[in-house]
Amino acid sequence: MDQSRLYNVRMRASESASHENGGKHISGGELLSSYRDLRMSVNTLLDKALNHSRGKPDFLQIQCEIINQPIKRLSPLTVQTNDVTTVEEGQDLARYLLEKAGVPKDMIAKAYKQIPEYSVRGAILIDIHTGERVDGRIDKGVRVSKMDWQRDNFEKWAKSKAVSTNPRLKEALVLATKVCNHKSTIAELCWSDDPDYTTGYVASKNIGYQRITQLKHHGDEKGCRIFFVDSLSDFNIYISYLEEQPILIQWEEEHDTRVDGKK
Ligand code: WAQ
Ligand code: MG
Repeated sequence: MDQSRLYNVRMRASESASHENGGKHISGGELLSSYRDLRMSVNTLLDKALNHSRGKPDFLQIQCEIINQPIKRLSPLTVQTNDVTTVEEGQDLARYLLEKAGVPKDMIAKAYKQIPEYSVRGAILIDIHTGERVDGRIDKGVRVSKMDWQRDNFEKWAKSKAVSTNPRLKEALVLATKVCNHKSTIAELCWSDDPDYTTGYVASKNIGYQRITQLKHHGDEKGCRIFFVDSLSDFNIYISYLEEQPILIQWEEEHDTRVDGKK
């Protein structure tokens, strides 16, 4: 057994019925694990599914799968926290940041009109030229997978940046770093579907990971995750990058002086 090989471990949980049979999405999660840590990794995702503010699962699936492709390492996006006092202020800032990242203003407005219609367990892809949804995955959306950040390195990073070792921040920053690393991603907009978590973010290669402390009201179970994409000439390659390309986030202090994160 090669101890350096990693497994992709994925969890999804829903209420009433499985997702494909119309159940309500409760929780999902993905991480990379060595064979030795597999039991602990499965337990981490099991705990996440069983103790969720969206409810108790009636359907729960955890899957482990060896990774055969080479793993790519990426530096985390730079992180900034924007404190706002109201949801309205937070949402205005999110729209401003999306525009700064390169999404045309009218397309941001068009995307926002569609947000109330969505209820998916993955992400929605929106074309920045038409403002139309392009993923075609009606109820499912696109689920980004095969990514993680090893604990020691994450904790070292968090200490150096004086941010808390919040697992949500870790998961979201891993995902945003992977997604924004692809040249077709112009920006990401996200807030949680967990009723007690109001902080969300806008992320892109040029503005980094911009946390916004209020993007929805406490108690609201509607989440949002949109990837604004440009020129998806090869849609299948983009989707396969999101779902299949293994990524480990790796922070090196000496690479940190470059503000744009480029090496
Ligand atoms: N791939 C694609 N979409 C996903 C994934 C994934 N791996 N995981 C979650 N989503 C989608 C899905 O539609 C969820 O309903 C929605 O995103 C929200 O997911 O403090 O916790 O895991 O800096 O509830 C952001 C701020 C927190 C963290 C986001 O999202 C911080 C969060 P959640
Ligand atoms: Mg959630």
